[in-house]
Amino acid sequence: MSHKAGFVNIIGNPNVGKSTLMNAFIGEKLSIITSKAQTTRHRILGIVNGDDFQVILSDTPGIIKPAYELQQSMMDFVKSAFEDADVLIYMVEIGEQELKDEAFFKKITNSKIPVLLLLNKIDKSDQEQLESQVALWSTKVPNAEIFPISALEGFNVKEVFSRIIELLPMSPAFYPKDQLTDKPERFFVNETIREKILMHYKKEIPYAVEIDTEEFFEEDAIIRMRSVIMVERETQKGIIIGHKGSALKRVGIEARKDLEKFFGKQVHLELYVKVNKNWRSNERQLKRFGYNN
Ligand SMILES: Nc1nc2c(ncn2[C@@H]2O[C@H](COP(=O)(O)OP(=O)(O)OP(=O)(O)O)[C@@H](O)[C@H]2O)c(=O)[nH]1
Ligand SMILES: [Mg+2]
Repeated sequence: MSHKAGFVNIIGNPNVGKSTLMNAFIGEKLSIITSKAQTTRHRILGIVNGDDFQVILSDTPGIIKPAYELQQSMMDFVKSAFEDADVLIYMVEIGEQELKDEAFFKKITNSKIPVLLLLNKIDKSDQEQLESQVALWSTKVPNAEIFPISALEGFNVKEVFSRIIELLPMSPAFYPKDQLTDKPERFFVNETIREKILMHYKKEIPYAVEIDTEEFFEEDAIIRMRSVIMVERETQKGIIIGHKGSALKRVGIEARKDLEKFFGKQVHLELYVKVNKNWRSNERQLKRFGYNN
């Protein structure tokens, strides 16, 4: 037996590029990516299969100090990523100085398992800044191997992947070799819609939104989907819909295009908006949406 397999969990501050890296490894857009912090809310598995290996990557939410139940649950996903990792990827971006959470940082520096510290977005830096950042992080996290990378441009991504394979334990596969993720199809519908909302609405709106895909019905030539956009207050509902429905229409058109690419099939997407008062602080609602508190 010379098969390797294991869990490689990606953690770090918000917006550093964790999801971009995960997608680069997978070669598919599994995780949504935006320029806003707290884009990822769940722990999402992305599985890379080879003849003699299976790398099970976990994308996780960026580390923050939780202010409400939803964020608490997001940080529980991060915690769980420490528990089963065979290799820990700690991602920082160029210019970053510290992790906002002391306790998580201690877990990284005291880690018994291998830590790869990926210094991301080096396409935005020069040689001098890069050298000083590598020096900074090698004193801060002496137990880590440091790789400067650009997840966006694919720089050093292959090299990191080869190192991961070297570090993985001998083990049979954990998942069927044709499986790409642990999440159901509806999850990707929800996330695609949420990405468009993060892109097109300002301030608090995206953070007050959750998506629930009520119907996903695949026919020979088309997939029919119906999704609810949930907001916390009546005023937010109006903003989501926009003047004569124009804002909501744009979300629908853009999401449908991405979903057609993702599923490789024609998509019919029906969207509507509903108020679900304070869902972000309601444990029962959170459970319903897959935040297992
Ligand atoms: N210049 C540059 N930008 C990058 C790179 N990697 C990611 N980005 C950008 O950084 C932003 C955040 O990327 P994400 O992958 O969503 O970051 P994340 O760490 O998953 O963010 P959260 O899920 O909110 O914690 C996006 O605008 C990306 O395009 C990189 O290597 N270079
Ligand atoms: Mg993310």
